[in-house]
Amino acid sequence: MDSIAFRPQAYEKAAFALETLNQDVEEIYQKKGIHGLKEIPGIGLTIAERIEEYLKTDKIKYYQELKEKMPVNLEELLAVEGIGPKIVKELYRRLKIKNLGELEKAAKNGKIRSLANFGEKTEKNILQSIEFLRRSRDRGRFLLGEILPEIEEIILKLKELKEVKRISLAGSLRRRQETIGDADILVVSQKPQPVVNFFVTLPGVVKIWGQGQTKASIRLRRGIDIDLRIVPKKSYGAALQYFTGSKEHNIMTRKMAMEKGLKLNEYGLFKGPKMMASESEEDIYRAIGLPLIEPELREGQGEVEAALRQAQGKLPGLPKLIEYKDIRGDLHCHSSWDGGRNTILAMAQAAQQKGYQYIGISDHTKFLKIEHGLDEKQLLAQREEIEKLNTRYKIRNTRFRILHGCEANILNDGSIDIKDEALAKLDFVIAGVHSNLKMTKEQMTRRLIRAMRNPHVDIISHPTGRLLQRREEYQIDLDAVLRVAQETKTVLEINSSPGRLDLKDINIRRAKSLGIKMVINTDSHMKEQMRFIELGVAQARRGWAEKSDIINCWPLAKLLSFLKNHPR
Ligand code: DGT
Ligand code: CA
Ligand code: CA
Repeated sequence: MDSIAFRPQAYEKAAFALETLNQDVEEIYQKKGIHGLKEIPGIGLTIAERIEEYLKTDKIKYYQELKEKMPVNLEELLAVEGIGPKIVKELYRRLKIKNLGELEKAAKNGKIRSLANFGEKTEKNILQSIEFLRRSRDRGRFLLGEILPEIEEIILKLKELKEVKRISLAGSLRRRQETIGDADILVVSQKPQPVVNFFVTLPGVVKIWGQGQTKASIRLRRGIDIDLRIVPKKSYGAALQYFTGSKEHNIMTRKMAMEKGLKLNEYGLFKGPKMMASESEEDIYRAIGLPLIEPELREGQGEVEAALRQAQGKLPGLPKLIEYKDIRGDLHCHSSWDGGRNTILAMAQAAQQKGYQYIGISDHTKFLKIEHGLDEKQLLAQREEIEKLNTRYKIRNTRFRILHGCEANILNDGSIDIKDEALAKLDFVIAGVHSNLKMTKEQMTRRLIRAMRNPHVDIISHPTGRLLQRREEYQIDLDAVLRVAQETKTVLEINSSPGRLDLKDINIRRAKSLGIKMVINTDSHMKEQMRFIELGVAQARRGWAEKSDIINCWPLAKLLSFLKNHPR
């Protein structure tokens, strides 16, 4: 029997395998044929054959047949917050809705509310989501987390060319902005032509916007454009400084140069015709009287002023930013207990492989039934498993530790869905809002504040609830929330998930200025997602955070003592 129910999962698994692959599928196929495809974990014969068909003919017959039966623009409709595959099917069956435009029209004409299971409220939410989607689509931007691995892979390939002496990301990618308009790459080479030729023929290039002696611009299959610029060694620093931006930052640095009677452009820093500095960014900044400013800070948000104060021996200067290697553990990881893909042990091993000293298992709790949330009894049973694993680490004299937490739900009135006695037995408690996101500002603020005042709650997960390009932050008086976080010493999460990055940079900066501690977590539902930590660190750096602001940069003993003594 053909079990339809398992098919979507097989395709999802295959899609994930392809996304996380660090090689182009086309290359694998060219080298090893269909066997090469089958060797990719998560890809079986049927899917391998379909990939082959696609690479050969640019089409998949099976897909086209399905498409004929249901000619809907799935990608477009699924991007609408609150709409899943089942709803898409229902909307097509009942109202023949095929795309975003038709969905919008039906919602505006009050057609949606007439369907069973859809009320007026759903209809209103759909319209709101569509409007939000339109606004972010118009900007045509991509999520940092979607783009970064792909571009880093291209950088690795370019690096292999003997003509490439140095290479760097530039633009918003180097500044690790949460969304990216296009990718910018800067190369040092004496022989630019072979580099340009290689670049425009990379696998995955679908369009060449332009190619010249020292620059080229292409589009990749996914839709993102890349600008490549090639410069001689002596102007690398000036070019990197210029093309890293941001425009706002560059306006400030050019002004600093002008005040010293100098001129700064992409070729160098000049006094009349004489070049004063150009080879490294340090040289450029030094010559205009500043210490080097990290790329993540270059947004024209006071970083030049802080650098200037530092140069003059005044306070406050630039922050000593948290670094990628400073993370010692991840406190928001889901296990197979709540439907996550991997066991506690597998998650712990992945954390060890990342060089962490600890991992915090924090599964969903009972209110979230669709996420298989754990109740008090299951939490106790989970504790036993974690204790057993920890005993094994101790016997083997391993310093690694698994901490037991949970991600409990903050209910409408701000109470927590797990009894205090059960929370008290955990090493730490994360609480988050996962339901009723559309409360009034007063209600939502009160809800969060009450949760923070619960003596057992240590951390608030994804505090503002935003989903990049999908959903705004919920209505909340963040100032009031921050004040209570400061008073109760509640830790706020910087969620590293590519679509969340919540808290975001400016809010991290606000929290830091009040002395609020934060934690950078991945919210991993499978071990591969633990790599997202770098996105959270990037956001923290953009928020001027230092090592001391982030509790999972601390050694285990300090972390445990903080959690235990948490004066609440
Ligand atoms: P994006 O691509 O929208 O995510 O943002 P960026 O910052 O990567 O912008 P992009 O790709 O247009 O340009 C890369 C950098 O080049 C930018 O950050 C600063 C520099 N740049 C580009 N155009 C100008 C300009 O007209 N004036 C100045 N001062 N700098 C520019
Ligand atoms: Ca760019
Ligand atoms: Ca660009």
